Amino acid sequence: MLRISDALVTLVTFYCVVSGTVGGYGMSMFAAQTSPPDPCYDENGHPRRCIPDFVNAAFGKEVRASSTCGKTPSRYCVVTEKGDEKHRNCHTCDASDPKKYHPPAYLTDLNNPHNLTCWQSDNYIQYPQNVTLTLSLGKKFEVTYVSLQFCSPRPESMAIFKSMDYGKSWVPFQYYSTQCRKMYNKPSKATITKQNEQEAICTDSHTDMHPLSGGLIAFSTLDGRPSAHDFDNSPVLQDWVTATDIKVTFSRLHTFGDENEDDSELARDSYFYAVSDLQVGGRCKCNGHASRCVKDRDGNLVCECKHNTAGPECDRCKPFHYDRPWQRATAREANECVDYDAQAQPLQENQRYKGALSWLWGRLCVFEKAQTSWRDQCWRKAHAEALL
Ligand SMILES: [Ca+2]
Repeated sequence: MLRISDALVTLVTFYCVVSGTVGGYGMSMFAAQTSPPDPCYDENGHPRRCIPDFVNAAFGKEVRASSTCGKTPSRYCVVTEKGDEKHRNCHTCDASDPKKYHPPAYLTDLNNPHNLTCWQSDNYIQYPQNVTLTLSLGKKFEVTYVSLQFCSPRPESMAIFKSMDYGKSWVPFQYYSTQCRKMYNKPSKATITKQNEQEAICTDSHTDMHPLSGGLIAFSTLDGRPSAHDFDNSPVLQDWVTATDIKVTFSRLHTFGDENEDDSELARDSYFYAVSDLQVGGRCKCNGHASRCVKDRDGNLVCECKHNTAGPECDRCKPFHYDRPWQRATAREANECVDYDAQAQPLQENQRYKGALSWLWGRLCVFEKAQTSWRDQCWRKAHAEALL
């Protein structure tokens, strides 16, 4: 008992010192007056659902391309059409010349319609070979759409995949092909019902070779899925839109109908994939318990969890807040995790000490400015104290 009391005194002293020195910063009267209202609580301080802003999660992120032109300078030719006539204007792709390079970074840079920057593959990587673009979002996002704007003609066949485990496994999101059955063994027009809401479909729309430049492919994750209007109550669709990584596979090039009659190098140099903008529209996934995502000490993107929740996606209750099982917040109910309440439980004296001690450790551990590694250590200590 003596040991617990001593620890308690030490802890209280430490907590006061920490609060007084570092914790006081940002908690002054003036800071409190000027800070914007927290979207996770209403004007009366009651918890309510909050969600991070809608963003293009791909913006500025690194994309890995399985093929990029210019490692050795190479010719490529852009086809334009005037009536029935085809013209080919040839250029050089060269990684050593910034003016002639088309790196993957151009997929996710600022998209200026007046000065398009395009990533471009090597020439004529044709089926059964393919070209892939892989993008890591850094954490779980709820993805609303994936879009690609092309500098080349759109592919004849392509697929969009997602991963929920940082690229360990992939599941198809959507297929595009003029020949769905042959390429992907899928019917070209399938209907999504409540029974198969997590199924990728294949469509032959957006696969036309025209326009020869500037064509768009936009996949909306919830479009045509019956439970979309009741997303709050559909764990199946909540799971369906969740992704940590996105992969696009270009499976088959459109050729200009001249592969049979014209196998010249000039023709072959006209076939490649080029994309000016890859977007992944969505929200950082926080299960309704955070209004923004921030970088932690290690540079990882994490939710800034409220409502007594914790974890990268606010996907569990904070230690000592297990009075009610964790739940995702809905429009109607914030489903806040509930604090340990010593008053509410008839406890033995010893248990009361343990409760008070763990409560204090809990308070100490949620100290907002604390470093991640220190905080983890703190929680371990807090658990150990509670189990005395
Ligand atoms: Ca670009």
